[in-house]
Amino acid sequence: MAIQYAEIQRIDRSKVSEILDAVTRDGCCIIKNFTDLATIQKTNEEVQPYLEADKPWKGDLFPPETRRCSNLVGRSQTAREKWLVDPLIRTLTSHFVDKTTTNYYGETKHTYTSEAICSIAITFDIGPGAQAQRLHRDDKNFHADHPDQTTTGYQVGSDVMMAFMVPGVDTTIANGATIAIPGSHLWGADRAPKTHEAIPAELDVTDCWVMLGGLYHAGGANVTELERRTVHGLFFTRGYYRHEENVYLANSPEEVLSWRPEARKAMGYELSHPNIGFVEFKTPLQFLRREELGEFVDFA
Ligand SMILES: O=C(O)CCC(=O)C(=O)O
Ligand SMILES: [Fe+2]
Repeated sequence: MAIQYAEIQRIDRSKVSEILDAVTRDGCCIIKNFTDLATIQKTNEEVQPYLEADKPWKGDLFPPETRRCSNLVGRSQTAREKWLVDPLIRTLTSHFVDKTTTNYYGETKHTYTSEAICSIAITFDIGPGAQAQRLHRDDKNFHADHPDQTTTGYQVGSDVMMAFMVPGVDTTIANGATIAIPGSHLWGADRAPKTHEAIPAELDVTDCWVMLGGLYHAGGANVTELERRTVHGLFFTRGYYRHEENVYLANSPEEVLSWRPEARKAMGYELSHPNIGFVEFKTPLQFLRREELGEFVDFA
């Protein structure tokens, strides 16, 4: 019988093996003393202009009350210098996401490791009145396979991504703390998550929420009158989830815009469904054409 985990572990950042154990067992945990107040305040300030400039989402992916700052790593020097390269994050991504394989070149055995990279970094600022997201697995974007591991236990290496979410404010049930189903990273692809199975992961400022890509979770509803729920997220994937040849850097926007649409599509200048390859919440083509954010495809 599957074991039910009703609790989310809260573990100090110094207790690395306990954090690894909790994430293996539950698919998630809350890291205490992950960061400091000054770092949070600085990051909050750096993203503020972008949150203010953001427009309501037209579609199902985010409630219209949510504002986002995409490209957090490019836009916030503090998030980039403090969190992106935090040695604890690297320890966790190397354990859960790095991939090592061996193969032969002729009769010589080669072993390579592809190190995890940050695939998306974004601030979510959920405003009063926002409804909860639907429970989901973030690794849906990468078409990750999920065999049922509820009886075998978790095999490290089964996840292709993991996420770190650092709150800009204390998150509460009322203001839309992330909700999650501990243990759901073990579920097979056929099992549907039920809302009553999810519990809130309330975070204090300086905590960090960590979860595997296969964990069912969602942004909660914000039922407050005035509070905004700001969370900075860093999402890491396998390092080889990118083009082998980096044509995005090699060809100018003018050159790419002159190509036939079929050629652009074949080279990945359209989205892979769901969600992969957007830029500033536009398709690559909208971005290259400098189009305003319009009727964005709802790629939820
Ligand atoms: O805002 C949150 O708490 C979670 C957001 C999320 O899960 C997502 O957008 O994929
Ligand atoms: Fe998510």
